[in-house]
Amino acid sequence: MLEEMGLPYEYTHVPPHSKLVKQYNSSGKIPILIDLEAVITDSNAIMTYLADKHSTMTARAGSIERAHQDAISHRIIDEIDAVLWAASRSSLGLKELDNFPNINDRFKREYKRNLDRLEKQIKGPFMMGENLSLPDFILGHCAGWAYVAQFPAGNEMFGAYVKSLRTRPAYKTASRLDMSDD
Ligand SMILES: N[C@@H](CCC(=O)N[C@@H](CS)C(=O)NCC(=O)O)C(=O)O
Repeated sequence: MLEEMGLPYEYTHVPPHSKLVKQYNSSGKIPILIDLEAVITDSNAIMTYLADKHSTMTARAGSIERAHQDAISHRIIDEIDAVLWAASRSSLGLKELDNFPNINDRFKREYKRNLDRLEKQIKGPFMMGENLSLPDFILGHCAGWAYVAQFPAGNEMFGAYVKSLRTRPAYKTASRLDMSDD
């Protein structure tokens, strides 16, 4: 998002639960934004803060449009992000789940059902209409994650939507950041 906004930033790749991460976030989770002296955790809190602070890529806080945008963001978090995460935790070695392949299939079916319904909500060209906004960042990120996890790809229109997000110059620049654990 910072890249898309054209704001200066310094990126540091630090693995979850490392000493440095725990210094800023007791849960050990990333990402973390340090803005001047403030430490902000959770990707959605970070993006909301940035969008509100710079009055871009979001409807105005307190508007009806913002309530609709927030509803879609939370739906993506509940129905897409959370399902992917629940399925991925065990494959990432973060949590043991019994009978994983069977459970993974169930998550895939639930993901597909949720995505089928969500696809119909994309106003086009972006989720909320003419302008790129916060829900597009969440959904575009999840779609890449779904691809890696071999989750259902969605319909043709969704494929074109995701491609339009992931071929944006800012996305390409951000994806070249060094994310290796060394
Ligand atoms: N809701 C949080 C989730 C953050 C999260 O789970 N991050 C992963 C890395 S992408 C992590 O740090 N996982 C470590 C763990 O779950 O213990 C957000 O959106 O920032």
